[in-house]
Amino acid sequence: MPLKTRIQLIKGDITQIQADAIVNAANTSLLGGGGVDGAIHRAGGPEILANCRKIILAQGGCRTGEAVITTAGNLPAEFVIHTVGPVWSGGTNDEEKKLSSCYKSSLKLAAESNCTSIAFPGISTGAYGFPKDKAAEIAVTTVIDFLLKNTQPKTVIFVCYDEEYYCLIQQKLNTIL
Ligand code: AR6
Repeated sequence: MPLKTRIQLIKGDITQIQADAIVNAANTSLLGGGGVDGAIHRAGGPEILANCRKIILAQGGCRTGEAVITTAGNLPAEFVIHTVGPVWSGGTNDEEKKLSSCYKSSLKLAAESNCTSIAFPGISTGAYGFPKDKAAEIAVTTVIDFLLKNTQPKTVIFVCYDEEYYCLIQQKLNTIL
């Protein structure tokens, strides 16, 4: 399958996406929050938090750059992959490497869970303040690198909530593909 057909770009709300897995931009507590995290827990219902609590008991939350998987409750997706993006603090704290690690860990977990499709929001580009242009570059290059080396997941969907991030992802995809 050509690389170009394995990547989709959508403007909208990730809770509406019918992918095998959608990714949540969570925090280390895994207990929910605002932004896309709040939207996913609200739309998915209490099952997601109940699953997160089991993970908290087993391993005590999730570290920055890592990912965990739960079921998706009432969402059209089958799974939610919760990853914790870095808080932007000027770029000297390995933020770029940690953000790339979020994409890699999520893609790896999706492949291990037999997910054919996965949808990503702009991890760290909201409350965590990561510059959107840099974040879009990391998202696109990390995803393409993974897809070139792996056959699963087959499809990656970038779900952009705002016009600015949508245009940035589109621009990066056009340059590379
Ligand atoms: N669908 C897709 N994207 C969305 C949606 C949605 N429904 N809602 C917001 N976005 P943020 P972060 C976009 O703040 O920066 C939470 O409180 C939004 O436009 O959700 O990683 C967590 O609990 C932005 O581009 O995540 C953490 O404490 C992107 O999602 C903290 O925020 C990410 O914004 C994580 O901060």
